[in-house]
Amino acid sequence: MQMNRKVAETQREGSDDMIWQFLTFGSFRLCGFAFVKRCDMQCDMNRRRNAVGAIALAMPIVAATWMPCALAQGRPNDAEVDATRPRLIVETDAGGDPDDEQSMVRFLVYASEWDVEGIIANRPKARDGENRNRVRDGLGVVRAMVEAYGQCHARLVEHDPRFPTAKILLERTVSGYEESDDGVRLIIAAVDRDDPRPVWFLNWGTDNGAASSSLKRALDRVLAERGPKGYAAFKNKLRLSSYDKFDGHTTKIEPAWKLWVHTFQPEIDRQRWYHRFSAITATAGGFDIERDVRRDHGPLGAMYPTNTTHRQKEGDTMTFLYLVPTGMNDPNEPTWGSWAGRYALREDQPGKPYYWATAKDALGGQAHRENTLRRWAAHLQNDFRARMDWCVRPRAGANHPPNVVLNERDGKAILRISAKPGETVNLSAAGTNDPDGNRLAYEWISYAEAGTYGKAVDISGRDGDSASATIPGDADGKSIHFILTVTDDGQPPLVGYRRAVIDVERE
Ligand SMILES: [Ca+2]
Ligand SMILES: [Ca+2]
Repeated sequence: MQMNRKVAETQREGSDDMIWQFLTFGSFRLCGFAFVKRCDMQCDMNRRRNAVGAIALAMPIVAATWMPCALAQGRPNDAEVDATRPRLIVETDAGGDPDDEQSMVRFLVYASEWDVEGIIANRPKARDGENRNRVRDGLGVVRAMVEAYGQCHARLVEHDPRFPTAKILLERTVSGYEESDDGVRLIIAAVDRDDPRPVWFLNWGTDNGAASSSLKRALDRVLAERGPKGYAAFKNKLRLSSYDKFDGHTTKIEPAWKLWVHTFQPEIDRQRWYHRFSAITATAGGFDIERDVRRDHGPLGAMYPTNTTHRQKEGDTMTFLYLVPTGMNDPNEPTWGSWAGRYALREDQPGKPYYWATAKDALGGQAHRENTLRRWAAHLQNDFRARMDWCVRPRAGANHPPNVVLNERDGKAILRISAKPGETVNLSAAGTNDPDGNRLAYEWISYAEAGTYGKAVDISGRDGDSASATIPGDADGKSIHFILTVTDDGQPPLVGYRRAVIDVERE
């Protein structure tokens, strides 16, 4: 964590710019946000040494990194670093509905993508009958899963060195039982920490037999101890991708949450929205839970339970899929779309930045809520599949997604471009590469529902590595979104995305 907090200030250091230039020698450089971050962490440790020493230290990273690319320019700025690597806390009622354990398997193989500030287990006793885990307390259930992750860790870091050790995660895996203060203290410490990034809070359920939410209790305490001003400052550092178990803190006590994305509601076919996750994703892209997760994929995959009401229910998974930095999403923009679908403002909470799953996308001639998730379903399942391979296979034996460069910018940040009505915007994926040397296919789309222009815009060269579009004359003052999807021909096929948002100037 210490190193992560240093990222922003490290980027201002002149010495690592020298290193950066050194690493970009010739037309070759290492690219991908992952590398940028690792370099910065490494550079931070060495910034007081001379540049030569730092370069010597950086070279093994160069050798170990499989992300060579050409022609990329620029590097993410501080804001981009913050946007693409969320800090988060999960509160789970593991030990109840076994779908929390399903979600936890997937969550842990994405632990490279964010800084896990904590995992809070709030159910002291596993629910007999419904839950068949041999461990019978929520904290024990989660800890056993983190330990299984730890057994895969040596393999996982071959594929992405950002995976935290099980030791680090176990230190942050605490109980949120009613008589325990651990969850409350963990939340307060994480939010109070000096870090420019907000803390995302993900409640996976607090029902029957679980303790009251540790976040609710933390807010009660902060309000009592720090008064309304201190409470507001604290609350403003939190964001929710979450169920609501926070009582008056959500609707009554000012200020409102800065951002709340409710990935569970509203209902569809008389069931909560998240029940559609299973129907939409369970077999997407040919996914097979036995073949791809439970069998021959190590001790963590073997812990994926199947005795849920819906096959591969994973009702809580969208809370963190929403935060996976894919290159096409921004967690601050629920209406733009993500691997958890697209979200719209709640009409029943006027004036508050509260979103839920009512947004609709048109696919195959029909507009439907499910399309906001369905359009990415095969991609996200294949990605999960590859990560389960990473648990047991060496680097050369598994697939890795392409690194997509958009208009000479690598990393995953959204590209924003200003243009006038009638102007032609050129988009280029030159420099895009695959770490495994796979062949790549390109697809550019105009994501009409995500922009305020609201209509699709014609693209020329929609399956090439560059494309262009002419901004319509009636789009002034509106935004137009283009998504580039690059698919490799590995096994399973994996995608990388980028998004360009065109802010059309007023005439
Ligand atoms: Ca749950
Ligand atoms: Ca690949």
